[in-house]
Amino acid sequence: AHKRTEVADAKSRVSLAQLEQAPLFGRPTLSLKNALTANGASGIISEFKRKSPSKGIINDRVLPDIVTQGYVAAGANGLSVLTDTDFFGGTFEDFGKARAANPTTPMLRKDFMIDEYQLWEAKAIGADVILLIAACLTPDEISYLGQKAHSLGLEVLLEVHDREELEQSLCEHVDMVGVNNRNLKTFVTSVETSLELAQLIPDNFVKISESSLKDADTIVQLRAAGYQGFLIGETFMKTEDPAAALRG
Ligand code: IGP
Repeated sequence: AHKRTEVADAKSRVSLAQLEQAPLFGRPTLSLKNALTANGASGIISEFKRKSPSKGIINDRVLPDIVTQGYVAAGANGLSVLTDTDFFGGTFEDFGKARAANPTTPMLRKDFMIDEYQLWEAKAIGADVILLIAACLTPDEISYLGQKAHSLGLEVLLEVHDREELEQSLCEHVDMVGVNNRNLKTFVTSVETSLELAQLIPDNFVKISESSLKDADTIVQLRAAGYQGFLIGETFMKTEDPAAALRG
């Protein structure tokens, strides 16, 4: 759990009781797991991402409500919106606009979750799913945060990028396993990562392949390997009209 203090200090904090007063806090959450496994689901989770450490500015001209609404109209089953500001230029405002524009679509708060305060924040901004990144957390932290997330009605996506992380981190408080094709340390991407880890993920977890997905052939290949979710950011975001890019 590196970067704990920097991240924790980055945003001002109110009490958990105050977060519980937020208008969206008591909102019933939507299940991404159900959306991805429904008959005929596309499995596409499209991401609103302004910039990234690996690519710099990807797109700072489009609006979160317009883009995400377009994604959903084009067939996305879920949305991911970055709320990390330092590395990805995301904000709660972006998330809130996307939430308001898409009241019936499951939404992932994309951020580096390291403590339970952020789970309360996620609930307060209207998120349905949170991300726990194995590379940033100990197995005990994953289990603890996963359990807390469930107690709030949030679903849990565990992100791994190798076999060791998968074997150490998987626990009962996880709903979906996301295999990140991008190595967070080197930024090198390879879909082989998803293909290699697929058989190692038990079938009670919905499998999601994350990052560097660019074409339909790859999705077909991943689906055959057992994936039901496909998290796609850059391929859409780098275009003038991300939703049109998904409509293809
Ligand atoms: C999307 P891409 O290559 O399609 O833009 O990737 C998503 O997988 C990526 O943004 C991501 C990410 C993360 C971002 C995966 N895991 C953790 C921030 C934090």
